[in-house]
Amino acid sequence: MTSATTDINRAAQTNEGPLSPELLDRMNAYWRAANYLSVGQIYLKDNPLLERPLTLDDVKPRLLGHWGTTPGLNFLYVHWNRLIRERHLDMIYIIGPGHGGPGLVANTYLEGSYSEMYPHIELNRDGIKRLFRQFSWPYGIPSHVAPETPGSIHEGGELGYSLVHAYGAAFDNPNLIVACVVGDGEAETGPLATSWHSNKFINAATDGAVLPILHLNGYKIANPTVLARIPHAELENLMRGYGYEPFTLEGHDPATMHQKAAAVFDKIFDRIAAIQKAAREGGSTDRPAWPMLIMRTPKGWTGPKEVDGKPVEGTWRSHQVPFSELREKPDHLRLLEDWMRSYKPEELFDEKGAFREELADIAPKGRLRMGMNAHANGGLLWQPLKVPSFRNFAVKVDTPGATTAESTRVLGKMLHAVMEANMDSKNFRVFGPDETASNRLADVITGTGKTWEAETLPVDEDLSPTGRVMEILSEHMCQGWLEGYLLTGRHGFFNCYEAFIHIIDSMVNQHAKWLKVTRQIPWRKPIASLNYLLSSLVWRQDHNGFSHQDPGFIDHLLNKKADVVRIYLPPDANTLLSVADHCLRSKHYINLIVAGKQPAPQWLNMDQAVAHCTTGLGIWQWASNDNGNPDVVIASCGDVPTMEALASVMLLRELSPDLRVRFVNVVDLMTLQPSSEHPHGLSDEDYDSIFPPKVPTIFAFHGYPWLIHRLTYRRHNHDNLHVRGYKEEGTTTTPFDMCVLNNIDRFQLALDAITRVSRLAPKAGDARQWYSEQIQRHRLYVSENGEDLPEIQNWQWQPDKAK
Ligand SMILES: Cc1ncc(C[n+]2csc(CCOP(=O)(O)OP(=O)(O)O)c2C)c(N)n1
Ligand SMILES: [Mg+2]
Repeated sequence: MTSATTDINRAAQTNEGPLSPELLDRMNAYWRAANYLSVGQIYLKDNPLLERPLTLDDVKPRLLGHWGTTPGLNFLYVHWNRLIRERHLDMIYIIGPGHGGPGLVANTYLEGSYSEMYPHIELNRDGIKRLFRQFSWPYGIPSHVAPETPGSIHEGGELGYSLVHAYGAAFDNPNLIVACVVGDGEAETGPLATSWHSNKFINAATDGAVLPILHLNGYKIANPTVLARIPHAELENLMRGYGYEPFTLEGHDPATMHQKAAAVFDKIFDRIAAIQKAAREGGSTDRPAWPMLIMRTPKGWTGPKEVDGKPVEGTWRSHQVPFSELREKPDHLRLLEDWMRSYKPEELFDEKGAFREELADIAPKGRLRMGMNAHANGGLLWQPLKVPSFRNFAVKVDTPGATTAESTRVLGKMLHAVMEANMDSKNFRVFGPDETASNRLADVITGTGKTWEAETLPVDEDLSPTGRVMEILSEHMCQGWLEGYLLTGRHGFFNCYEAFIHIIDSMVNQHAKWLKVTRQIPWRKPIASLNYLLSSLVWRQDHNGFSHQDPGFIDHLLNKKADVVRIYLPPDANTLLSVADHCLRSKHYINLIVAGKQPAPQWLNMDQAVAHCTTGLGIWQWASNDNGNPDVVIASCGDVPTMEALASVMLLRELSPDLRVRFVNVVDLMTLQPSSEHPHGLSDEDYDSIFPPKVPTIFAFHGYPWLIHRLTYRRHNHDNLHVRGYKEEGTTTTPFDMCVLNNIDRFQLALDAITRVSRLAPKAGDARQWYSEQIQRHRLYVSENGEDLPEIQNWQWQPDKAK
C-alpha cells in the first residue's frame, strides 16, 4: 500500500561541488527541518516532535493545505540563506505559488523571525505545537503566504502576479535582490506571460536585480503544465527569446541536488554581480541578459512516493494533502508517521524542541533574514512624498463657467512638479498603459522621460533608461509594478482609460484584501495609497465609441471594504488638484479619481474647490435659487453630468422661473453612504439638510445609475431620488448625443424636475411636448451636420440670461 520516501539523508555522501561535506550536511538538515515543519502544519495538532507514536488524536480533523510546491520552496530558502550570509545580500523572496504557505511559515520560524513577530510561537516544543495548530485552523493563519507571513509582499493566492511584483519591488532599490519563484502552472497565466518583459524596464545601474526561478515541478492541481511538456531546448529558447540567460537545475536526489544548486547559484549570483558592476562601474548601457533558473524537481519532493498503489511524489496527486482518510485507513496513519520520521526530527530539534544551534546558524542574522527584511514591510521604509502646493497650478476662475480648461492637463503640471520634487529620493513613479500623453498628462514626462532599456530609434521621444514614467501596453504590468513599488515603501500614480481599467479588476481585489488584512497586523506598517486616475471617460468617446464606454470600475471598487476605498469625481480642474493632493499624501487606501481630459467649463476657484473637496459634497449657492426651501434638488457627480445638470438649471429658470432649485455637487462619492457604513458618509441629519425629505432629487451621475441607489437606499426620501446615468447606450457619436442616448441630457433633467414637482403638474404636458421638440431638433441636426447644435457647443453658464 505504501512506499518509502526519497532518501533524504544521503546528502552528505557527495562532496562534489562548492559545499563542504559539513555544510552540505547541515543545509540538508535545515531543509529537512523546514519540510518536517511544513508537513506538521498540514497534519498535526499535537505530538509535534513525534516523541511518542503518532495517534489519530494527534492529527487535525480537517486536513487543509498544500504540500506539492512546498519542498521546492524550502529547498530554495536554505540556499538563499547561505548566499545571503556568504555574499551579504539584501534579499527578499516572492512566492508565485503562494499556496506553499507552510514552507514560508516554517522557514521564518526556523530563522527566528516568526517568533519575533508572534512571541507566543516560541522556539520550543510548545511553540512548534502552536505553530502546527494555528495553520488552516479557525481564526488561526491562512494556508497561503499571506500578509500574516513575515517577509512576504505577495499573497500568491491568485496566481499570475509574482514576477511583476518582484520587478516593482526592484525598481529604484539598487541593492535589493528579489528572488521570485514562478509556478509552472502560474506561468500559463496572461499576466505572468507578459511579466517576463519587465527585463526591458530594469536598469542595472539604478535598480535592483530580479532572479526568476521557474519552478518546473511538472504539474498544476490536476494536469501537467505546458512548460514541463515541451522539449527542454524549446523552453530555454523561450526564455532566451524573452531576453534572459537560462540556467537549469534538475534532479531529485538530495545528495547531488544541494551541490548542483550551490554551483548554479554561485554562477548566477556572480553573473548578477558582473552585470551590475559593468553598469555601475564600467558605464555599460547594453541591455544585459539577466540570469533566470529553470528548476526541474518533483512535485511533492521527499513526500510519499505512492499511496494506495498510486504514484504521488512527482505527480499532481501531491498538490494538496497527499493523502487523507486517516481515520478510515490505519495504513495512512503509519504512512504519515513514516514520512515525518524520515526527516529525523530528533536530529533537528533538541530535547526542549528548539532548533539545533548548529543548524539555526545557517540562517542570516537580524534584518538580513528574509522574514525581517524591511523591504517586505514597506511601511517601515515609507517616507512622505514631497507634494508642492497644488495651489500653484490653480486655474483662475472669476465667475463659474467663464473659463475653460482640460482638467487632466492641469493635473499633469502638478504631477510634473511632484516628480521634480522627489527626483533625489527616487521614490515616485507614474504608470500607464501607453496613455499618459493621451490622457493629457504629458507634462509629467517632461524632464523625467519614460523608462526604456530596449533599443531606441532617432524618431523616439522621451525614452530614457532612467525615465520615471513607466508605459507598457499591459494594465496588468502597470498595476503589478505599482503594487510591488508601493508594497516596498514607495509612491506612485496609475493613469488609465476608464473602460480598460477593468482588466485589472481582479488584481485590485487582491490588493484591497492585502490592505484590509495588514491594517489589523500590528507589525505591518501602512504603505502609500494606490492612486488611480481614470480619464478618457465614457461620455467622450467621440470616435472610439461603444467599446470604450464603461464606467463600471466604480461599482467594482465599491464592493471593497469601506476602510480601504475612496472614490472621487472632481467636476473641474481645481477640485481635481485638491483631490489629487489629498490622495498623494494619504496612506493605505485605494483612491480612485475619475476626471475628464476634454476642454470643459471650470466652476470653482481654488478656495471654493478646497472647501468643496473638504466636505466632499455641497450646495452650490451660485447655481441655486431655493433660499433654503427647494422645490427640487438637482444633484450631479462627475464632470459631464455636472455640466448637463447646470444646463438643466438654466432651462428650468426659463421654463418655470418661480421654481426653487437647489444645486448639489458630489465630489466624494462615499459621502452618500450612511456614516455607519463608511467613514466619509454623512450623518442622516446632514444628508437630510442637503437633500430635504419630501423634496424630489434629480441626480445626474457619471456612471451606472443604480450605484447611487445602492449608496442611498437607506436614506430618507429614497423613493423620491431619480438618478440618471450611463445605461449602456453608446456608439460613435457627438458628446451631447451620448447624453441624449442615456437620458442624462439637460432637456431630460429639466423635464424630470418639472414632472416630479407636484405643484407643476399642470405644466407637465407642455413640458413633455417641449422635450420631444428639443430632442427631435437635436437628432436632426446631429445626423445632418455631424456635430452638436451650436447652442449646445457654445453653451455657457449664464443663468441671468436664461430669460
Ligand atoms: C488565477 C488562478 N487561477 C486558478 C487558481 C487555482 N489554483 C491554485 S493552485 C493551482 C495550480 C498551480 O500550479 P503551479 O503554478 O504549477 O504551482 P505548484 O505546482 O508549484 O503548486 C491552481 C490552478 C489560482 N489560485 N489562481
Ligand atoms: Mg507546478
